[in-house]
Amino acid sequence: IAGSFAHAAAARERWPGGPAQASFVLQREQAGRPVSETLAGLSYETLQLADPAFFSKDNHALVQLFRQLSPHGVLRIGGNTSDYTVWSGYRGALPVQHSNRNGPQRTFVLHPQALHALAGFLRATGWKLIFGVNLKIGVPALGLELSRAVQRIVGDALLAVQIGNEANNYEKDYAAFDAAWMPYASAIHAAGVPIGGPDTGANTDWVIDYAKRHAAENVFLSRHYYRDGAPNGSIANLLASDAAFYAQVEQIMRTAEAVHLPFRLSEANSYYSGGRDGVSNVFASALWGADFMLALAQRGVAGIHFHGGTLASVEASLGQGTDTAASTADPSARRDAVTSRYSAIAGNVGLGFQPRPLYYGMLLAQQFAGARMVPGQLDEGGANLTAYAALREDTLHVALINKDVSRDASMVVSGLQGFGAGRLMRLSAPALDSRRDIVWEGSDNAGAGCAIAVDPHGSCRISLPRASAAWIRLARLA
Ligand code: BDP
Repeated sequence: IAGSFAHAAAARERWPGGPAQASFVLQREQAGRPVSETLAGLSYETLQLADPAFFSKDNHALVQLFRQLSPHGVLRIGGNTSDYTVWSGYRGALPVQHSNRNGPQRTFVLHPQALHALAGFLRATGWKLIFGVNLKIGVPALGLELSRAVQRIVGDALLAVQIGNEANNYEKDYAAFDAAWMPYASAIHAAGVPIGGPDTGANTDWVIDYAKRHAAENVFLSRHYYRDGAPNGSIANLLASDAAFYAQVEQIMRTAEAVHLPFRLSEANSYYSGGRDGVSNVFASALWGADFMLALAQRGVAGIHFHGGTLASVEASLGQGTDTAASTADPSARRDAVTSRYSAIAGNVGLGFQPRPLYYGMLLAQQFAGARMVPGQLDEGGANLTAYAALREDTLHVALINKDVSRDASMVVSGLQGFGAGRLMRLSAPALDSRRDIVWEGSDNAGAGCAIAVDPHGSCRISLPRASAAWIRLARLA
């Protein structure tokens, strides 16, 4: 606490008039939504399976990074390359798929070996799988055979198959999509393989139409999200809140709740076309990612799958060639160079793996998984900051995210009656555009961070330097 006041004093010198005076009042008499255990998710291109050593139980570094992120995560395999994938076991005739701007140069033939390796990876991590099959090719029998193979090989780890990736890019409207989707869905459903969808790009109306027609055959609803397309984008753009999207999520959630289906953001990230260098892969993305996940958790979204993977797999999904020759001896820079800019994890089997800044933001938000959100009244005091709270058994969690590029804040959190001492942990970095040196004090989960105490009025004051986040964990008084 003494350290916090020293921080605040230093902040006053940098900002005339002192730090923004903010407050967050928990409204514990109101019940918030439960947060899914599977909040943190990842998404990869199907083409990532071209190297069966990538998603393999023997890829210990990647297994470890997944497990550390979540013991109950969901891996979504799909993207543009899923709509250019065929199954080696399929014996029927297949049309040649022509590449276009929105797709890879050539068809990828998936072999059982890659699915067996993936099954081992899922067992080793405890993660479940969402797997996308090729709708664009227009051969339902191929989709059925691949879905059956995935279910046979992966077993209970299969959460659902999705049919088509962003079909809004190639079907003229929802009715055309539905007509193409139906023969796949009825065959796959009849085979006893669970389905989720529609995995559309940014079409909220498609999700609602789909829910109305197909809720009974589905285990979840889904769509994608990107803030914008690269090379658009900037740190300031990313850190501003996307209120229009949250309004769409609320609209989807009304439908999802009415049909009793969870809603997942099956593919999401900051900027499409592989991400924006200097934005998607720097510390700003950690603050964005943590805030984005918690804002969506508060609205009831069951999982957010941040898209990523190797540069080769993502560039192929964009119909681009790839030049990954990194002329540096620094191993972490080389891992970065072979990875898509928005990926939460960098590296490949040859070079090893490391977390990107976004990964730390996901770790922070994932602390809320399995808890119940507690509503609160936030007064930002003029700064760009957000606050969230959640209750898990006898532990109260509060996350404070200062996304302001220039204003420090001093935040009074109140409504904490009945809770005593706890720990305060910070997420910070040297600068918003730092690619490395991210500090996450919650990493060892046991006694990290500094001690914090609630005063007799149920409040505490926390300094929140610009471009940083804090997470408080408080224990109920005996
Ligand atoms: C999405 C696609 C994915 C791409 C991504 C991007 O589903 O395959 O890699 O866009 O543009 O629409 O980065």
